[in-house]
Amino acid sequence: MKKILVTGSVGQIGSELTMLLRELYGNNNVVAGGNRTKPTGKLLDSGPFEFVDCTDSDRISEIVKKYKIDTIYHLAAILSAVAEAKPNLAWNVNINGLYNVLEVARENKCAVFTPSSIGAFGPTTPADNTPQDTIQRPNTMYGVTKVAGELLCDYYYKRFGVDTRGVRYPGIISNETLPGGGTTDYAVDIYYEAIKHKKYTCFLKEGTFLDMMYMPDALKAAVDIMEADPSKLIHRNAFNISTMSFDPEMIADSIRKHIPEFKIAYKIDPVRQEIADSWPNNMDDSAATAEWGWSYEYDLAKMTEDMLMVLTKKLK
Ligand code: AKB
Repeated sequence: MKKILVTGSVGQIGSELTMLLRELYGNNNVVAGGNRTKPTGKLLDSGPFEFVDCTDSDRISEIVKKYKIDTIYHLAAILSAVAEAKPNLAWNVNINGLYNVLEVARENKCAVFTPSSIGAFGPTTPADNTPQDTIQRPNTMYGVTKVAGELLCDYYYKRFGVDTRGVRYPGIISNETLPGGGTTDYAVDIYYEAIKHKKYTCFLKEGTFLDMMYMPDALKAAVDIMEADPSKLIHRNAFNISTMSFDPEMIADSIRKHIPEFKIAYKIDPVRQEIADSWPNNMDDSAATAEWGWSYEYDLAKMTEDMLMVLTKKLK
């Protein structure tokens, strides 16, 4: 049985991935690692929790040794909008943090999953059907750290044999833990506001198409790629994965099928708009399908139905 450490376990993806990994591999085999915030509820009660700051390599090493960890899901990261506001912090967490994790993994023979992002692409990347291998010249600090992270993970695999694997996540939509500081966060907020106030003011403009994904598919990707047969992997890190692409009008329309009076208005945030404009509209994920059988379940209509059902119960 795997022995897993999840960094960033209190975040949007980490809080749900940790629970899924505990279901699959056993509660006591999955250590939830968090930096400052101690989790509450089932995340805390269902298995071990340890404070792990990824910028502190000694601490990562201590926890890996203490629990005999063989697999690290490294999710601790600064997202795109915060990275533009605090580039220094983004570099430290996204680059130095990843470097520390890779070094500890090398010393302790751990496999590493690290997500990259659509943010690893930039304005000169083909925006439609973005190929797996293409131009990557992002113009954001987030993008710089994501491209460097992809390369660093590939390097650790080739040079030291560390079993590094990863995917390029699109915007992730979920209903457990709110995302913090991303450009795609509007696609989460819109559901909360639709239920609470039947209206939403969007910070990206109409016609801004981005790849998005519902959390269950994002979690399945993280598990499936780490379980994939390594002999079939031509790529290792940063597989494009894609399930749906929409603009704010399309998600508003899908909400109106359930809440007909729902209204969307626009107040553009120039920083996040510029970031979104530099990202692909939709990625080609055929390499992920061919090399490790990537498949998904949720399209926009199915996700909206589920989001509204879950949040209506949660918010009442
Ligand atoms: C963000 O918006 O920063 C993230 C991402 C797409 O990587 N959700």
